[in-house]
Amino acid sequence: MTLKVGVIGVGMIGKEHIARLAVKLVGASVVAVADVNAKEAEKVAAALPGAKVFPTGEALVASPDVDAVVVTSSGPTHETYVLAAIKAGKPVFCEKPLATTAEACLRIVEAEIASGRHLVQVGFQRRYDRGYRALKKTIDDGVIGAPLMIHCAHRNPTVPEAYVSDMAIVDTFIHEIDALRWLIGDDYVSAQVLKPRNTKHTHSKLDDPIIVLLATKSGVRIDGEVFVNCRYGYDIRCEVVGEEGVATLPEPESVVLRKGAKLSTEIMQDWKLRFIDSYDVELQDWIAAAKVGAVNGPNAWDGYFAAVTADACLRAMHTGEIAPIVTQTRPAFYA
Ligand code: NAD
Ligand code: ISE
Repeated sequence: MTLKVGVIGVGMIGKEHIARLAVKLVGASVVAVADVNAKEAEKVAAALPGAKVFPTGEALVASPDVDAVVVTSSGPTHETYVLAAIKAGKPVFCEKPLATTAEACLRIVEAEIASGRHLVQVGFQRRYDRGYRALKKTIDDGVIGAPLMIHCAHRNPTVPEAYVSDMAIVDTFIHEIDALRWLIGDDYVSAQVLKPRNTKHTHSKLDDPIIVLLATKSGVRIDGEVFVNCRYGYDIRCEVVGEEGVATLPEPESVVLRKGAKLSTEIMQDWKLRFIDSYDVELQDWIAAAKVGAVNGPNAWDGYFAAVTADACLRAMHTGEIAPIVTQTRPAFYA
């Protein structure tokens, strides 16, 4: 059976995911699109044989022609569309963040539990990255013993002028928040944010770089650098220090060059290319799971946990204090 997917939001990542669903992946077809930018939606639909444009995301979700929904509209719109999909009993893949506040994520969690069905997956694609999976297996197999510390970095060459300080947490570090918790299977209890001297390449509304310090329930300490004007490339680093050894996230594949008296490898510039395979694996997995009414990837509870953590990081960043991370107790539904 082909999963008939409707996509809400045909911006940058919406177009990327549509291309994946329509051309690269198996088992799904894009039958519907919606966007507040109706012209763009028409343009995208014109390239998809048989796809319909819906005037609103709600109308798309309600259509009997749509089996499952992908939400790739801007963050503040996610809650409405995810709740509509749950109400309609349709599987929904929602790009990160699940919603922009912890309260909104909790409403989604409660609605999903009330529906009695596992319907929501969040777009934390790093859980599908080959390197992260290999790192997790090394940890899970006990190769480095119990994790004690994690040092990591999320560096972008540049960001647009509209990118401001809070986005370093809610748009960027949110990926580390989810990936590290999954990597070591441990929840966070507190957050602190340090602000080194700003780079000359930033602007008045963006503190760059920052260092986020997280502590977990079992006592693991994490330091995460977010540096979004690092200039030299898109660089995701992660080193887990354990009792018996140290495990490091593999570098993306790159030809090793000996030339002009130098030994070098390329550093990627574009995050879309760094995680291109993970997005493919993530959506292929979502298609298969949606067909059997399951969610294998990051779920609504993970989206909620990430939002509570991001809120604490923001509080810590604004006050300079250590912010506790306090969540509801995980419902048995997400065990
Ligand atoms: P974008 O601005 O390029 O696209 C957003 C689209 O949503 C636009 O076409 C806009 O017109 C549309 N839109 C806005 N409000 C709408 C509404 N109410 N109903 C329907 N459509 C609406 O943004 P983007 O970069 O594509 O990001 C979209 C989402 O994907 C964000 O939540 C972002 O954080 C996430 N994202 C995730 C990753 C990742 O690595 N997982 C990467 C980039 C973006
Ligand atoms: C962007 O919003 C993303 O989600 C990318 O995955 C991330 O790595 C990039 O740094 C963010 O700005």
